[in-house]
Amino acid sequence: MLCGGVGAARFLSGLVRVVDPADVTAIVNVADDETFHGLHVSPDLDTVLYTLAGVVDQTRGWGVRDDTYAVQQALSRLGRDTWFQLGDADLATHIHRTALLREGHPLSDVTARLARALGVATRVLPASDDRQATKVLCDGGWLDFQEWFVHRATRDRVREVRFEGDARPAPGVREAIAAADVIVLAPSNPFVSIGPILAVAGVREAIERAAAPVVAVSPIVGGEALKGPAAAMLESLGHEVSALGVARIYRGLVDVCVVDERDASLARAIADLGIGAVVTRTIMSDRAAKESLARAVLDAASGTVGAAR
Ligand code: FO1
Repeated sequence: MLCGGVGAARFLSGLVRVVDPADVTAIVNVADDETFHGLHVSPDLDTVLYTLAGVVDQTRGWGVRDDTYAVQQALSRLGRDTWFQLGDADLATHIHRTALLREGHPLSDVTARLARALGVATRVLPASDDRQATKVLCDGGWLDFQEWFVHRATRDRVREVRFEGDARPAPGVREAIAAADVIVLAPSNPFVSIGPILAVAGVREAIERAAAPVVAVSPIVGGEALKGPAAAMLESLGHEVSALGVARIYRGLVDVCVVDERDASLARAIADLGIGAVVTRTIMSDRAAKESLARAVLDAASGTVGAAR
């Protein structure tokens, strides 16, 4: 599964209840990674890890549940910028990650250690061990991803997205794609979550070559994003703000698009793109809804085995 942050993690938490968690490989976006207070923060990796470990703050979807902010308050008193909220337990993750990276361990190795320490059985792979950075072009110029996403609360219209760094896939990424029974594009932002993973050298090609059916779950329901700026980005980047707009972006890559019941009327237009459309409830409001979406995605995939892309 190709994963961004919160939406992907919620979907994964249902998936690992309907299949063996150890049979799942999450390939996670690292282009949101940023350095704060000298520490390497990997928000999407941590959102996936914390969610699968059952320690995530479910209300926000990121960070550690019931975390405290003593260090952040002390940093603020010292005059540091603290617009990116880092809880005390979360900071422990970033201190550990940064120390291991400085000792020469690649991010994939560090992530595997964190997963083990948190009791996560699912294989969680960063898309790349290399530094990859999403930049967004707004009217005032190019911004770093977290500057735009958190500090400026996504208020600027995005005119263009680019990924810096010639990122190569982390060990195991291409192999996992080639060996997969099903490849899932999570209900994540196609531009800034799935986009950077597909931009890692050879990843898109590996998916195109893979024998497995490729299923995308639309992050847009009834013309609105489940979470985050996906709808606004579709609009500002010139796409239709709908599950059909998402399907068009993934054309040539995916076999099936899973869309919400509210978007049933788009199924025919999606099918006209040569993409199967499966209509189901995609709002992950509770555990049962997450599990039933995961089952629908797997069923959608099994209905397409051998389908031509
Ligand atoms: N998102 C926010 O909107 N504000 C924050 O202060 C913030 C802090 C944060 C700390 C650790 C972490 O793992 C995630 C955090 N996020 C925060 C979420 C993060 O910026 C986004 O979820 C992703 O980068 C987009 O997928």
